[in-house]
Formats: sequence, C-alpha cells, structure tokens
Amino acid sequence: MGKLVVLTLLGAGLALIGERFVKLRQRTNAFREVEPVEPHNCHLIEGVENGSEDIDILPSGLAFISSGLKYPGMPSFAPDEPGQIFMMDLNEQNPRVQALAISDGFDKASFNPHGISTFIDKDHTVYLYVVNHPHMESTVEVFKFEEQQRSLVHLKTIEHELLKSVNDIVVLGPEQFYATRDHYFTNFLSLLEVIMELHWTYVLFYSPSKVNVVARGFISANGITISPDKKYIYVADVADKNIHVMKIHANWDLTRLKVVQLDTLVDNLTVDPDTGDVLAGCHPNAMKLILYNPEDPPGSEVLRIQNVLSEKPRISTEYANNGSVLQASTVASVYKRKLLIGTIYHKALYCEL
Ligand SMILES: [Ca+2]
Ligand SMILES: [Ca+2]
Repeated sequence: MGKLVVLTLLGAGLALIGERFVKLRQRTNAFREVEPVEPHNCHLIEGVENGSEDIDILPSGLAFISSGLKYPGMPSFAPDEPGQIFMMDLNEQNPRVQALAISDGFDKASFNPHGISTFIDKDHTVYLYVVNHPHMESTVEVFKFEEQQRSLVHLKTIEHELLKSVNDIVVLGPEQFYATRDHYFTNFLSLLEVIMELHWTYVLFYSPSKVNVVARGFISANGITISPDKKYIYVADVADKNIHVMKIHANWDLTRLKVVQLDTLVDNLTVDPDTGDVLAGCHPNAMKLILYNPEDPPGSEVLRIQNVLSEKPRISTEYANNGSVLQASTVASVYKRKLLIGTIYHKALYCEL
C-alpha cells in the first residue's frame, strides 16, 4: 500500500513537471521564428553596443537612452562597465549619440539603469527618473537635465520597501510616479513564479506622502506608460504576452478596463505623440533570450497598436528581425516619423518611417 502511494505521488509529480515544462515552452514562444519586417531607412546607432533598454523622447525631439543594464539571467556584453544615459537630438540631419555627464556625489560605478521616464515641470525644468539596480537592489534616481551642458544633476535616490524588482516607471508629477514590479521573489524562487504562473506582481503608486499598490494580478509587470490625455495607463505583462489598459482615478487608483492579448512577450511601451498609438517593444521568442546562443540569437519585434481603447484595436508589425541585425528588443519610441528601437544588452536601431 505504501509503495503504491509513493508511486502515485511520484507519477503525479512527474506529470506536473511535464505539464509545466510544456506550458513554459508555450509561454516563452520557444518554437517561434519571426518573419522580417523592416522600414526602408534603418541603421544601427554608432556608439550603442551594450544595451538600450528604455528610450524616452521629449516633445522637443531630445531622446534619452538607458544603456548597460545588468539583469539576473540575462547576458551582458560589458559586465564590468557601469551603465550610462545617452542622448540623441532627433532634429539633427544625422543624429548621433552622446553620453550624458552625471554630477558628482552619485555612485556612477554601480549605476545600472533600467526603465526611464521624463517629466517637465511648470517652470520647464526637465527631470529624468531612472530605475536603478545598484548591487542588484532597486532604487529610483531623480536627475535634473541641464540641456546646455548636456548633463544630469543627481537630486535624490528614492527607496521604499515596496519598490522591489522594479522594471519601469512613468512619472505623473513632482515626485509622483507609477512603478512596475517584475518579480515577487528576489531570489532563485523568481524562476518558480514564472513556471507556476503566479500572478503576484503589481503596479505601485509612489508619492512622498503615500505609497500603495494600485493594480495586482500580473505574472511579470514590465513596461508602463500613460495616454496623451493622461486618463489611462498601459501596462505590459511580459510573461502573459499582453497589455493591460487601466483607467486612472483622481486618487491615483487604477481600474482595469481591458487586456489586449498578443502572441509575443511585451517589454516596454511608449505612445506615438502624433497618433496616440501604443508602440510595444517585444521579445518574439523568450527561450532564445534566456538560453543565449550567438549562433541563433533572440530576435526583435515592434508592434503598433492603433485605437487601443476601441473594441477591436488594430495591431501591425512596425519592425521584426531574427536577431541578425538587432537582438532582444525592449522598446520603440517615435518622434516625427523617426523611430528608435532599443534592446536589453545589444545595440540600438534608428529608422525613418
Ligand atoms: Ca519607460
Ligand atoms: Ca522593461
């Protein structure tokens, strides 16, 4: 009788592992190959070699690019070099990147920038908020942008017990932002939460006087951005391959209105300022991302979602590549028909649409 119980439990355990393994392969699109889609005028951006995870473009056409992310489980082509923020002026005929100088008094050696968001104050001062992972912790760094000097003045570091495993932020006002948490566990168990499909991550609202969770139920909340009229928030769940559309209330609480299901692992989101379309930087095959093989690298994919609030949003592919040009795309940001595509640890692409 004892043997039978053990065998039954063992069989059930193996069946569960097998079922989870099959599910994981489906969830990561382990068998998916992309068909190439490329606008006519695209070229790699000289000087960006070690990632460009997030890109935020000011209304004036100045683009901020976060570079050099070191993230658990992902390769880094420059593991010993600190991260940087690059700038690119998209009004120039042939825009080039330049690394922004960062003021003294900030630990530049451990700078590990991830998601970014800009905020323009009433007095026109530009602030850059950066998710940072110094020593694999999570902080939000607030910088003031000095346009003439092309530099960032570090103002403060924001830390909070709920600001863990932060992926991206969107700034709402002075020292007010939403932030996404991409893992619940901060140790080896984080792998388990994806395998078991635990919906334990969230969106956090932060202000100096109030910090609270405003949306739950994501396997891995990733990119976040706001609609041009500031009424809606778009949140990508990278592991669930979808985008959540949420309404913002006066007290900053969020209500989920709809979920746009896709067949690709959605990373960062931006909005085309001319059309209001959502642009999604995506990973077509996450298995290739995790099991990095330079002979068969992860590809890149950018989707455009038109009329995201309507019954039937229109989804089209703006860019797709099998990794021969651009690997592991995370973000696409557009300014006057000029498109920038960033990546976790690879290069960055400039296209004219
Ligand atoms: Ca962002
Ligand atoms: Ca991200």
